[in-house]
Amino acid sequence: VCSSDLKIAAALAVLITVGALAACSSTQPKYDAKEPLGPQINYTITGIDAGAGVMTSTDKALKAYGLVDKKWQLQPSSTAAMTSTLQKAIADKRPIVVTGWTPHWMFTKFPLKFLKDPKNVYGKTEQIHTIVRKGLKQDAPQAYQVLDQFHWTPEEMSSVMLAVNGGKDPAEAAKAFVKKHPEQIAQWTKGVTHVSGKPKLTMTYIAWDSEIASTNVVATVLRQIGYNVTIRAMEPQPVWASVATKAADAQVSAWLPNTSAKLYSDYKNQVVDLGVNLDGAKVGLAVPKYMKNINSIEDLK
Ligand code: PBE
Repeated sequence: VCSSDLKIAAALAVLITVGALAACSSTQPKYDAKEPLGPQINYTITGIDAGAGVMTSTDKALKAYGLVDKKWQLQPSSTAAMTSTLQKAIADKRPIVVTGWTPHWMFTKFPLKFLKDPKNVYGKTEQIHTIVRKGLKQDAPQAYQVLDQFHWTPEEMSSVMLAVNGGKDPAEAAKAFVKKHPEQIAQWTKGVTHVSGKPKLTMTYIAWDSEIASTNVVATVLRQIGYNVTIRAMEPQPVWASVATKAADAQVSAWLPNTSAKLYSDYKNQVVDLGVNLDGAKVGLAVPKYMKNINSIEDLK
């Protein structure tokens, strides 16, 4: 054969491969309610970053429901990768099981339902707590009081998260929220006076959508009363360690009693727990609503 024939053959081979791949991705099977779920998704739960409490809880759930023996596994990724996989699956009505939680825009944007958890591995509802460093009350009483009085609802947190998800800069989204809720901000700043000299304050947070929202909102209010606030994103364990070692002043991301339980028990004696800033959060496994006969974690078996 001459070389031009070879070139044509090679080009054809590429075309055929590309064609086959494209066909593959567009014909991935839809959810089949008549077949067991496990084989349809390779017994895989799509998770987020390995350091998240929802991952630890899901490992516990796999054991508690006897799913490990049935080949089920938890695939770590990131919130962004998980939500993008979820979006694509939903567009094609394919089966998928994800680690889910509210407040989060995934429950606003996608038709999702939590799976029932009869063994109560994830707990019923969760509260998010504000955690500050020891000595903050004496060193920065005005900031301490704002942090202590900070509280909002899942709907309010979601509104900031949705704005950020829609492309708004988190600091801008937080400013817009603060501007729109003067009565609420008045509650958080009740009895607080403006501070002079721009004292420095550091908040640490985990770059999850919920924590990006709450941290930016609190930082905005603290800046309005005169503090020079720095916010720094880090992994979960360093967030707790930073407040314990006083490298940071506060964090507003402790999901309790379940999701952050391990870190809470490791650090609770070295920090000050200012209590609940949001009630009615929830963590668990979630599936698209069109998976009609999958309603409980038991149904994964
Ligand atoms: N989350 C969101 C976190 C807490 C906030 C559920 C992803 C977790 O530790 O799992």
